[in-house]
Amino acid sequence: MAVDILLGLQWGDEGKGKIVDVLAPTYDIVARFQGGPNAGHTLEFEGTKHVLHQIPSGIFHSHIQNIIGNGVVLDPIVFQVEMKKLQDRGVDAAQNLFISKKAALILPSHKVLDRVSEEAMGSGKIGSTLKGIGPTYQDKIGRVGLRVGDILAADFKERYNKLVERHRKTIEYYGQKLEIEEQEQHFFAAVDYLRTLKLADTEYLINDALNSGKRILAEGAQGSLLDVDFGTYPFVTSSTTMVAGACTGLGVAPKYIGEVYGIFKAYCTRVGSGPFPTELLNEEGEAIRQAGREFGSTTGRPRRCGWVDLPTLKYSIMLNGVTQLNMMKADVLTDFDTIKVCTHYKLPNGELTDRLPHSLEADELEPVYEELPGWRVDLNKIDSVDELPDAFRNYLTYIESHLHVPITIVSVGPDRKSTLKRE
Ligand code: 2SA
Ligand code: MG
Repeated sequence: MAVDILLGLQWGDEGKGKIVDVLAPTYDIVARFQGGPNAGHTLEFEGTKHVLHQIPSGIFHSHIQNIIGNGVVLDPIVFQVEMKKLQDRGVDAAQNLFISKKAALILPSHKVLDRVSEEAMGSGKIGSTLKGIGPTYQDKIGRVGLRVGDILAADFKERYNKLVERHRKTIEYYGQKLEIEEQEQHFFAAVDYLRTLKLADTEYLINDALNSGKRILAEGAQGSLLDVDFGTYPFVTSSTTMVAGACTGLGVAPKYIGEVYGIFKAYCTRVGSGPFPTELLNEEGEAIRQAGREFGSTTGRPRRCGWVDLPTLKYSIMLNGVTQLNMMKADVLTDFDTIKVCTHYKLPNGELTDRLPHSLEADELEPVYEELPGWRVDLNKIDSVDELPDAFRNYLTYIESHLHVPITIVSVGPDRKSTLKRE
């Protein structure tokens, strides 16, 4: 009787969607607990690629109930498009999907606010996905936001108008005008659609399921280093991306937390602004970007690429209580003779540390690397752990010896099938 949690240990895009899809068959429920349409979870099977934004990655398994929890910010317009795409692929998502009445609603004006506030920040901008995430969470915490359950109220339209008027004033303060008539039409059509679905007090659904011995997997979005408290603030997203977010974002008491799967790439990426100590601003970074097809699955933005960073991974593992590690995209590093691993940071006073200083900015630290031999074998062709080349096994055990958590799954390609389980 536990809720297992799967989350990213870096800056997002670790490959969480793929692992949820692989683990899903053994679960009864898959639930999203934070984030919203800023997420892009990619799943590949039977030769097709699927990108999910707000719908949990268990949706392709007909025996699984999928839950959009109260901690999520939901954009009804994006949601309707996502549902349509699933329907076109023959997936009857409406049957197996429950949406929390307490999930926050993203309005068209939230997206304008996101853009306007980013523009006003100039070079200090966050590099937000412009999906309205920050402004919607601001309204939630500010206690003025609208929630999914509000669409059932008779005065929903008035409450909507009242909130939009607040937004209009802020947007005018920035010297811009709010023009969203067309978007509003889409919004209200999408809200009508949302009303036909299973809107629920999902905290009861989850706790009832726990009491009847069902298996639940909570699917994190973004990554631990984008967490609003512990990430590289202010270059973070506006939600709790860590384990604690699953408790508040689903209504799960801490005593029910079971396994915590920490997903990380064999290297590291970041999209958007903010510090990234091991970033490669050279042809090696470009080689990783091309080999790993490192472009945002929501916005198409090129992702910044660099070597794996153990101090950040140790930090994420500590704060999340990770029990199993999953290494993703190891196949991307095939062409490197040498693989670098950042083991420590050198501080301005010359001291070495494997703890995160208050700031990860380049002038505050210098990454210290250990070099390991590359494996130069296309891992994508391998379908059992016994066939893995020695140099790659060495890479795995080296990382495990520093992180003190077993790497139980190694992913060597985008397809569901390219997944090796280690004992
Ligand atoms: P936001 O939109 O307010 O959450 O942006 C704040 C920061 O969080 C980063 N962020 C992400 N980083 C990686 N992947 C994300 N999802 C998409 C994907 C992103 C995309 O899967 O590829 O397509 O560009 C994601 N969502 C938010 C964002 O870059 C800001 O740094
Ligand atoms: Mg992604």
